[in-house]
Amino acid sequence: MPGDSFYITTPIYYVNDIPHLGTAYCTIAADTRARFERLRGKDVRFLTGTDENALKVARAAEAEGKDVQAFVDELAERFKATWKEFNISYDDFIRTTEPRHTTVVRRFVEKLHESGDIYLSTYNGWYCVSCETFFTDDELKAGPEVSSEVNEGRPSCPNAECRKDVQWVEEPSYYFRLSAYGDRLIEEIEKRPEFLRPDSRRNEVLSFIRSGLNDVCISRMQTWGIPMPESIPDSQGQVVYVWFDALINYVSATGYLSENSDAASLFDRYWPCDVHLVGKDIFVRFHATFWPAILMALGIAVPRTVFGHGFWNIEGEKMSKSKGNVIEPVQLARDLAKSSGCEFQIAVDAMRYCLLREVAFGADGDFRRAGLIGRFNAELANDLGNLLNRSLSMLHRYRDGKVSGNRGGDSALRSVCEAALPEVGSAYADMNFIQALARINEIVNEANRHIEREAPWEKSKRGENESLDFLLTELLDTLQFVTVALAPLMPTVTQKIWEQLGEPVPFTELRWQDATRWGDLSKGHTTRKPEPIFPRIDKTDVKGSAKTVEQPPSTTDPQPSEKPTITFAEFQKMELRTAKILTAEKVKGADKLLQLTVDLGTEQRTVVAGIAQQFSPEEILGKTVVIVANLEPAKIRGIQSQGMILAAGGEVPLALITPDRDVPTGAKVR
Ligand code: ME8
Repeated sequence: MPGDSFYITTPIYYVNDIPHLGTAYCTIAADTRARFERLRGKDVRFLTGTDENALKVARAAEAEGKDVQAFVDELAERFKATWKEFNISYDDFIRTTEPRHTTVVRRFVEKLHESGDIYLSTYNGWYCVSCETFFTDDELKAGPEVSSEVNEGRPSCPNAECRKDVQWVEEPSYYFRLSAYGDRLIEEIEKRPEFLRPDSRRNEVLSFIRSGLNDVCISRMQTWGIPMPESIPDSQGQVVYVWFDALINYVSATGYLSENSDAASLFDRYWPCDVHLVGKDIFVRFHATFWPAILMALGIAVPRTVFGHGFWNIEGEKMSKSKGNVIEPVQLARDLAKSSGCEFQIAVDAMRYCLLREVAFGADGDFRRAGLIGRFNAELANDLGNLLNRSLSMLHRYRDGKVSGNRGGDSALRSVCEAALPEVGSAYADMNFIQALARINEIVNEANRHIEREAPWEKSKRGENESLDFLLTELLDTLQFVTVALAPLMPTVTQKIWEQLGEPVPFTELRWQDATRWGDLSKGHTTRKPEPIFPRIDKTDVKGSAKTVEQPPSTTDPQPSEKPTITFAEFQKMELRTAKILTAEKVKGADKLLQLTVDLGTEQRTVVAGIAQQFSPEEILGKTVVIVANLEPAKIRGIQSQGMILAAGGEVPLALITPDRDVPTGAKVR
């Protein structure tokens, strides 16, 4: 069905090392989008794979004293195994040592030779093995300052994410006439705003192209790699440059130029690719310039969108092997499962959720374990876990688990879900995961508050059966919405919820529109007894009586105003904003202090608050509070505190100030 296909790719990862948090991030994002498109009924092709012909891969094998092919075979399996654990639903996994790829690469070289787009010359310049990239002298000079500690004055890679030593190379080489494609590239970029995303990266590409493109080497004097075709004169002993080889994977995997007609038909069905998802490190030079120019030279359509996502630092530092802070995703999920007491697959989903929920896709993030646990506790265990548990427990307590299906009347919750569905859908389609997830979380919170307001336990006591049935049905309907809306991101969690809801539509046959197709939970249908999916953090029983905070003796009776009057302008200087508490822990050696991480929507901050004697870390996790956001930072017990939480009370804080209804995190308080 033309128009109904959807082709998405991740970079093919170098197999010089095992998968890490960064590669998992990109792959999870691609998987989420692929699952979303499948839910929407699209004919999806999701490609990932491994980049195996690089010099650095050969060197890594040598360093381990292994045969290169055996080494890459082993690592490709490691990638596949990790993606399996992370429920990555790829349709194809391409390896660049496979004949279906190598033959296409050689054909590409021949075609470019026939069209005059490649020519023989000599390369004299720098090469970064880590980035597998050629750099000119000018590019080296324009790069960030070299830290003498790292490179001891030796020339280093200008790529800020790399900075490793570069080496001088002089060898005969075939060049691709990239310089001839600058104008066409600029025209394409300017004509189609959706081509390069996010918008901020488009300008970077335009200035890179406008500063003048150099022709690019496409062959190298080395032994490991795809040999140049025999028909290309004076290329004996050369292999195809690894980036030229690697980029072609996106079409070789569709069977382009394949003699097998079944394989070749994939190209017609899926090309041009809908989204190439890559990190910012390989966006400008390779995916936004070199690759579309190669396609233009061969008369192949360029991809619809190339999206460059941001990078994760780890606890404030660049992730690097030498720092020993590289996070292995499967190990991280194991750690999370262990510390939170949930199943491994639930921890995987929680990681998938937290990675895409934490920072705007496209922007850089700082990964902190404490932040992951805070988010997990606040939004999954607490907000979502509670809603599921309370709703099903009440249904079992009051109605033996049977759904009345009473929808006689207007439901505010159902209306909110109906309005949110297209918004959440557009956010997924726009790779704006943070917005999709924030919206879903708002609805979960709204449903939890609805329970408090409507007090179903009172309705039951008073025998208000119709109204109780109506409420229980709207809660299940909201859970139906939330489950479908989160299905692209959390396949295991949502399947478990779906099964507990006892929905008649099999999970595997779900469609996006089912989110608000009310009525499937028909009259008399029985739900399962709730089984906690996430470990329970805050014990809130079905009556909604949240754990009570022990009130300290009132040492602060209301007092008349003690401070001088301030002008409105003075008041306006204060920036008050709502903030969500993501993590909370006691400050060692200070019995009154809690160290908090709070989310202001646009950023996270550390705040030290003198509330430890009145509030336990567990009970305030996930709460939305009000903070003075522009208070001068202060060092408290060696911790930099960036704001102050508002609480009622004098010397002794009696209650935290929280908004009385849902507001976006970081909303202004006036
Ligand atoms: O570049 N944060 O492979 P690669 C977020 N083989 N994402 C990160 C990251 C981080 N700290 N570190 C890496 C290659 N990534 C080539 C690609 S494609 C034709 C060839 C992610 O193994 C990010 O998506 O170095 C980045 O683009 C990718 O890993 C690079 O993986």
